[in-house]
Amino acid sequence: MGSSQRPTIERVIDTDRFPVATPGAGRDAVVERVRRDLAVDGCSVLPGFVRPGVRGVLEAEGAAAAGFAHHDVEIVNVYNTDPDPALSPDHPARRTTERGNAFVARDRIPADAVVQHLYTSTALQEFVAACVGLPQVFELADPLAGLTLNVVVPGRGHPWHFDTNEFTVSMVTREPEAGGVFEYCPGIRSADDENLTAVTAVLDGEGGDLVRRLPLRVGDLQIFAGRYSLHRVTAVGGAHARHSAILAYSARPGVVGAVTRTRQLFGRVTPAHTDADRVRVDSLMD
Ligand SMILES: O=C(O)CCC(=O)C(=O)O
Ligand SMILES: [Fe+2]
Repeated sequence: MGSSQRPTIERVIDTDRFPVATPGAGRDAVVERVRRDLAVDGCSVLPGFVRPGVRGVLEAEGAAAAGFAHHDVEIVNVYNTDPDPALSPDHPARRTTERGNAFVARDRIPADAVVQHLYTSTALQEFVAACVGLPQVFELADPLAGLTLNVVVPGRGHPWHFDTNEFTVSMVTREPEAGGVFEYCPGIRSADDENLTAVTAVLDGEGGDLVRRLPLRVGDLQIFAGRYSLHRVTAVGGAHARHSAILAYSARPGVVGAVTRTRQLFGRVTPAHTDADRVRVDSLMD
């Protein structure tokens, strides 16, 4: 098939190497590989997932949107909780640091941008669901948080943390000149063991053997189980920011972030947030 006749998503995804849009043995093999990676260390990277000719577009579109990032330095701990003063002073939850990354909300990313095509692609959603072992994944109903561009400017990093979500799909769209390395500690905690000793060691810079460093290139697809793996982006060096697109999916439809958290992340809320808050108080987003 000539490249101009391919369906849009196949012009974006290198389906010659990763045939995710066509059911069959090729797709099954990719799913199997990701599932094995996730089972072994909670992270899978498909290098060169986006076709070489599209990577420059990805980078340029991200750079054009980065100016819309909401910059707000937050004081956080690894759990993104309010530190409980009742905990002992050396508990990792009492250790706070600055989170200096900034987010561009989905509604500031043009609808025809490559990352929007990826996020809304049924083929990609079905592939992700198969990889993470869910019958289906859903785009968030949140007009801001479903798809974001994470901007880390020089001098800043995204400090050690656990994610609330079971899994995250992401893609670097601009590599930093220096630093800005994704580091993670596979399965450092589990659903029934916080493993505070190891978490403390990593925060103290003494957990070197627990930490993996991942070279991520523009257009690599990363599927990451960040709930059990402590992770960070090290301080960015050089002249320009590191950009990554975060594609957030949920196991159920209709997920909208809570008002307070949304305001913190994006500096604003939409009617979707205020309406949702009137009907329920919980949220899977924080
Ligand atoms: O930007 C990245 O590569 C990681 C982002 C991250 O860990 C997060 O948004 O929770
Ligand atoms: Fe994270």
